Amino acid sequence: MIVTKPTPIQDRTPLRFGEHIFTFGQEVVELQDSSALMQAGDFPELHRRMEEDGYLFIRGFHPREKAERAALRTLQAIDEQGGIKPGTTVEEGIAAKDGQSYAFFRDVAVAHSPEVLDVVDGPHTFAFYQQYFGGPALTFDKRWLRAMGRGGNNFFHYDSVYVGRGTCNRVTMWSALTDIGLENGPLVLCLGSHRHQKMIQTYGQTDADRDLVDAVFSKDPHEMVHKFGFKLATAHFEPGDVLIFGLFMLHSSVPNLSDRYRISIDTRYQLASEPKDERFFGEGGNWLGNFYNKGATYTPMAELRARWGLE
Ligand SMILES: O=C(O)CCC(=O)C(=O)O
Ligand SMILES: [Fe+2]
Repeated sequence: MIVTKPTPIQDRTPLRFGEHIFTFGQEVVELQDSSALMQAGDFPELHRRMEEDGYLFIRGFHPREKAERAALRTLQAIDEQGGIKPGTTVEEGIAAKDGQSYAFFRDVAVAHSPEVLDVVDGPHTFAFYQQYFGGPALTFDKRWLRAMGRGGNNFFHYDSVYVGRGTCNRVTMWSALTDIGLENGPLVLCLGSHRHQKMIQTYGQTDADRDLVDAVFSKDPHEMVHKFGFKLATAHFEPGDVLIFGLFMLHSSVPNLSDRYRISIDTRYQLASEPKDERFFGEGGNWLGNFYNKGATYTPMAELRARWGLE
C-alpha cells in the first residue's frame, strides 16, 4: 500500500475530472475535516455541520489497519479473478489491465467478509451511529464494495433516487479503503446541493425503480459548476477516512487516472426503529436491489430535466 500523508491542498492545485480541469480555490475546495468533533464526542456540533454543510468528512473514522485489511481482502478476491498485474504484489493493488473495475455488491464472500464487516459494521461504527441518531442503528445487507480501475467512476446523483424508500433520516457513509489522492478517483460533492429546493422537489422525489426513470442527474461536472453554480469539494482520502452525507447531496466520483485500484465501500445507516428500504435486505446476496424491472424502458434524464425546468 502506498502511504502518503495528505497535507492541505494548496490553492491553484488542479483537479483533473475527465475532460475538464478545475482549480482549487476556484471551482473546487477541500472538504472540511470534522474528526476533532468526533473525537470530542461533540454530536450537537456534528449535527449542526451536517445541517449546514450537508456532509461530514471524518479522517481516521475507521482504524487505518482495519481499512487496509479490508482493502487487502478485496485485492485478494481480484487476484483470484486475474485482476492483479503479474510481477507486482497483491498489496500494491496494481491493475492487470486498464479499464477494468470490480464490484462485489452481491459477492458476500468478499463484501461480508470479516475484514470488511470489521470496518463498516465494527463496534466503532455502530457506536457512532447510535449516538448520531440517538438510538440503535441498522445498516443494509447490501454494501457497495467497489474497486475502480483506470477510468472508472460514477456520475452525479442524489442517493434518494437509488436508496430512498422508507425513512429519509438515513445517511450514506463512503469509506476509503486505499490511499485515494486526486489522481486516484476520489469522491466529489456539489456543495449546497442539499439546499437546492427545486432539485430536491423534482429529481430528488423520483425513485428509479418505481418511476422507471434514469437515476443519474448528470455526467458532466462542467455543467454542475457553470450551469448550476455548485462548488465542488473533495480531498485526498487515506484508508479509514469517511465522507458521510444525506439522501439529497449531489455527488460523483472522479475517473481514476492511475493503474492502482481505488477501493471504497459505501454503506447506509438509519435508526433501527424507522422504516427500511426493503430492496436491500436479504440472505446471501439475494436482495432485490435496483433496476430489477427487467426489460423496462427508463425515461431519459434529458426528458425529465426538461419537464422540471432543470435543463
Ligand atoms: O464510489 C463511488 O464511485 C460512488 C459512491 C456513491 O455514489 C455513494 O457512496 O453513494
Ligand atoms: Fe451515491
